[in-house]
Amino acid sequence: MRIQAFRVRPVDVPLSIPLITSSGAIHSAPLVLLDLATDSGIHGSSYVFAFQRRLLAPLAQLISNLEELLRGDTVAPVEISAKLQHAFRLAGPQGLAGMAAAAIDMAAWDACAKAANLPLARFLGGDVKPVPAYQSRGLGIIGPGPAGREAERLIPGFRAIKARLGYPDLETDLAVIREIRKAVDPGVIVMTDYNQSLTAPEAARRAQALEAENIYWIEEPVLADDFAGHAEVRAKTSIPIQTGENWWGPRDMARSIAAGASDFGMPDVVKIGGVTGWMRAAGLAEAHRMPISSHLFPEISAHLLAASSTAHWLEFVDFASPILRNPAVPREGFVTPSDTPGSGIEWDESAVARYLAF
Ligand code: SMN
Ligand code: MG
Repeated sequence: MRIQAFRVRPVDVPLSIPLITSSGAIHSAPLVLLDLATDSGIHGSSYVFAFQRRLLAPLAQLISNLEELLRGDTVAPVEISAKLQHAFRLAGPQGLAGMAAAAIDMAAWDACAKAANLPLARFLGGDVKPVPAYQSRGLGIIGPGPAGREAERLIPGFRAIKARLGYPDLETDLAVIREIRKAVDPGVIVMTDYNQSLTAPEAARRAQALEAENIYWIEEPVLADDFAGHAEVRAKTSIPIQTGENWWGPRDMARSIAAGASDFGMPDVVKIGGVTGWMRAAGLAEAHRMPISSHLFPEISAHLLAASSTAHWLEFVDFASPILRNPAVPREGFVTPSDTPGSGIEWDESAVARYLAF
């Protein structure tokens, strides 16, 4: 099976609930959709998140530019990944280059699993089984009262929820958590995410104050690439530290683990290097007995978690749901990977046409 052509489409999908973090707000989801046509008639599909509308056109263009490099190549994701790593060595394999490479990798794995007539989870050696999911839509920096009301509205169907913190002061962080706790059942797990907004000493101070609030993890308390800073905060609190959505490839994860930066890991399937990067990260997690959760992309992440030995939590964020024919659906706190061949990504073409960005 060889690569024939790329179809690349940029869409900008409105969010039903905006996501306001302490490091910037997201009001819509600019996504690049990729369909990889092969000579066997099978199509592999994937999407990547550009984070900002201003990155959408460059990312779409970059993915398109790679078609010429890969046309005629065997759909062998490990080979393609090595070729793209090499192609970007001098420029640097991260950022938009890393996202473009991951889009191609995910589409290639989708095509391979379809060719084997297996759901991706089973193609990777796992099973199609439910994975625990937490509610991560909304619950941004919206203040204590609104956060309590939003938690109450968003918790049905879940037994865990994540709140963004990093308000101007510790007192507001605490007030938000207390309002959320009041709004949900006592057994509900509450995760928190600082989105890289604090210094290490301030993060340690806030973490210690949160210890009385039954918090499940504290995510990215300091800059994502500050592994020493994460380790410093981790040494000063009993709350587990979570990080990983900004690991660019498994080697970043290895450096983070070596620094003792976190208790838990949460690779983002795109930034970690697609399915190829995820499976290598899952191996590292297995070797270090590190529980791993996903970041965004719930459809493909459900397959990957189902095939990962230290699978922890799936982050439920539904950015792409409006344009998918079979979006991930949480049921009683779990998301089950699709049971059709591949990753289950199929476009709702009328919605794609509606949200086409240019
Ligand atoms: C997050 C970051 C960037 C985009 C969406 C969501 C957040 C999370 O850090 O972990 O959900
Ligand atoms: Mg996060």
